[in-house]
Amino acid sequence: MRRADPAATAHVDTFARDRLPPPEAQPDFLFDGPGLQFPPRLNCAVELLLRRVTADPADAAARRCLVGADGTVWSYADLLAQASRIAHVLVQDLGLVPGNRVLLRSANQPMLVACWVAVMLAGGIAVGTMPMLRAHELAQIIDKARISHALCDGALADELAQAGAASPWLRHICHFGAAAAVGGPTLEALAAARPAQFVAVDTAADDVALLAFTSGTTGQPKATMHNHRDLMAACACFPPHVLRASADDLFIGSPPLAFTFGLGGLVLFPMSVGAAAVLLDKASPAELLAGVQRFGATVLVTAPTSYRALADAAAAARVSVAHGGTLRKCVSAGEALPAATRVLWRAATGIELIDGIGATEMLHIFISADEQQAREGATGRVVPGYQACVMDAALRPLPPGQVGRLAVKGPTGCRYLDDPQRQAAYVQGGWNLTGDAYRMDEDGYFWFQARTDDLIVSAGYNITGPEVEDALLRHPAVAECAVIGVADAQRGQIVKAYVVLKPGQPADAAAVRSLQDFVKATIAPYKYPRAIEFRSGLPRTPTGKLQRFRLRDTL
Ligand code: 3UK
Repeated sequence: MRRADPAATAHVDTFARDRLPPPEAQPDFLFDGPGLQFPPRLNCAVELLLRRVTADPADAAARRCLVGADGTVWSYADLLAQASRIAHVLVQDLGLVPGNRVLLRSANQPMLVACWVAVMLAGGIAVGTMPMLRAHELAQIIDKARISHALCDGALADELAQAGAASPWLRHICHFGAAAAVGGPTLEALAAARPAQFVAVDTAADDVALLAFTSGTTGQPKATMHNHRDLMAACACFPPHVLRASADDLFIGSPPLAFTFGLGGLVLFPMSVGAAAVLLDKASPAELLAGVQRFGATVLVTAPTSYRALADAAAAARVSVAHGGTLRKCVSAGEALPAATRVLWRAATGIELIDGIGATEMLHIFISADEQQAREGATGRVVPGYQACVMDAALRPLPPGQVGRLAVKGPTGCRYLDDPQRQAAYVQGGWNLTGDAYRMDEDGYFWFQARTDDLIVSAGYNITGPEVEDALLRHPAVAECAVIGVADAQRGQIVKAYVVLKPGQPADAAAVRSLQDFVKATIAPYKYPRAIEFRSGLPRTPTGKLQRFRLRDTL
């Protein structure tokens, strides 16, 4: 049954604000760094887009902002015009009021960004969803965030229609792209009938702008809340201090815009410096490489596994500036970067990867190192604007060299929607606890060990999956691998490796021996995988993150 939610149709919808964690359950927020002083009223679409277009309309009309997979180019002025028209559609045709949640469902493409910016202009709250999600998962999101509106690529209409049909909250679905097949007026048609100027809603800096669902692996979905100030704060930390891209750069990458890694890396960060981004609807390693070459991309944003899969072809295609190509900066995040992959990419392209750890809860990257500062095997140092330390179980800071829980605070931080229990687990004593086990060295570099619940203890020895994975990845027959601890009567746990071999490599007992001997010769022998299982692939989330728990489940 469909009923109008009174909160959603009032003048302002306070659903999200009402479900923020109480102040005492929120982390400390730090605004003392450079570029982190924000006014009380702030709309990120004004800051990132409208201001640039108003300041220099001629430049904005000429300046490339977004490039589609088909080669379509939108200038900054084009994007603002299209987003403004869509904002009118949201308000006038679809009855959006500030604070309503708008679900966005599309592969990466310029139109998705126009929709996102439109939601910001109209004072709505954007809820990105991965194209791979099915009706069941979409229904959970719609329910949890009480979604009233959805803008959806017609090609992905079916699963959303199913989810929407079962929901009392979702009142409007409007389709774009391949929308004709779905029926009803298309978003493009409605937008074309509306003016290209829209008076942006005067939002408060702390009005919620984004609900980002964690790429989480188990249980009920968690929604993190980020406000307009958070989005601008993310642009003031990693990009100017570590990435240092310029207006001439052309970004390209794989993470979906529903993942804050993608939203920052492919939309917010390029826009904050007047650069452009190529948005590929499909971004497998082969498609990424083809995109870099076709469009002449200069900044690549993707995950460690993608760099590993790309390395040989990137070398052959001579994509980097040093080899006569265009690529000059490469960002890796989402998972730990094995030292082996850093070495491989450097050998293939001459480019030193910029590794960075971010989290949906933190919005974006808070520990990283630029090309000059990078150290093999380390994630990097705390990004200016943030503080980080390693703590023991009782939340006492540990001295350098000791492994403990990573704790971080800065201008962004964790606010779960309506989830006091998990809020209390992630935020303690004002610190955000990311769930990662780290070690800090004397120079302030942070070294990823494992997720805290993934530490392996075998016969009294502490072993981490990633160090064994790094060793295995150096073996010439290994394409991909994952290492976990499995229960063992004698040793408590043993190290078990799931290995995907390169094409043509025999998966036999000799291969097991060869891999085990190789690990013993590469790292301390007691860490070698006593069990090895060959697989044709590894279970991953839509964001490409390895799902270790699914390997455990299949034991
Ligand atoms: C892991 C890393 C080691 C780590 C993300 C950049 O991944 C992002 O967000 P998620 O919420 O996952 C967070 C968790 O992923 N992780 C991410 N990057 C690294 N571990 N080295 C890394 N470089 O366990 C972290 O707690 O999906 C990444 C920007 C925005 C993001 N949302």
